[in-house]
Amino acid sequence: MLPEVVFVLGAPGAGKGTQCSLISKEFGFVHLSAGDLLREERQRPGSEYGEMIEEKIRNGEIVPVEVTCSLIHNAIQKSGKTRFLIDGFPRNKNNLEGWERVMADKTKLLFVLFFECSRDICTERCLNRGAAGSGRSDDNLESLKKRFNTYLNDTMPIINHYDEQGLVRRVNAEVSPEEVFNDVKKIFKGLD
Ligand code: UP5
Ligand code: MG
Repeated sequence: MLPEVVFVLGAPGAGKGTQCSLISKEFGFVHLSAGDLLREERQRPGSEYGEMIEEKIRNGEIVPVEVTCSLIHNAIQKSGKTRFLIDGFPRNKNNLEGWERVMADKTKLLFVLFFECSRDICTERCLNRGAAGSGRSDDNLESLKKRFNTYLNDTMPIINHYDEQGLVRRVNAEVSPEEVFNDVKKIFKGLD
């Protein structure tokens, strides 16, 4: 059977990671955050991409798909599991095309989970996380402005592309994590 994937999208700070951990606990999906995979690769001794990744992340720009997609592909293969949440990917046309070229016929896309949250709320969440010591080099106002521009210009068209195919499941992400998860559960319970 082909591995099944759910793409999880939404603005920076919308709560993708938080909800993916909850989904993974309750429904047994493996959580693969593209951002976390890139941050790990950035730290890996001997990585030829470390500096490029750091610069892109700080500037809220998107890393070329060859790098991200191979990290995701490796993580899927290494896990030996069958169901995956791919958190924060695909974020632009390059990501989408790269995925379609290499992974689309090796996986089955179930749907796209889209967390809707206003810019103000998202910015506040990321700034609070930075102030609490996240250590993320992009949890500052300057990077957040860039992350948001990239999200609006590059990622929203990808969400719209999947929406036209009827694949988008929207969730209001402006309420508490528990309330968001209640809505998320309804979507995942309908699966098997
Ligand atoms: N929080 C969460 N839910 C809450 C709720 N309901 N109510 C109140 N607070 C809530 O949450 C963010 C913060 O808000 C946390 O402190 C949380 O406790 C609180 P989180 O769950 O982390 O939200 P998330 O949407 O995952 O936010 P994140 O900052 O991770 O989103 P981004 O999409 O910006 O970050 P990501 O790691 O995916 O990408 C970072 C960068 O990597 C990108 O900008 C890009 O440069 C690069 N990247 C690529 O190049 N390619 C990729 O494919 C992926 C990333
Ligand atoms: Mg995240």
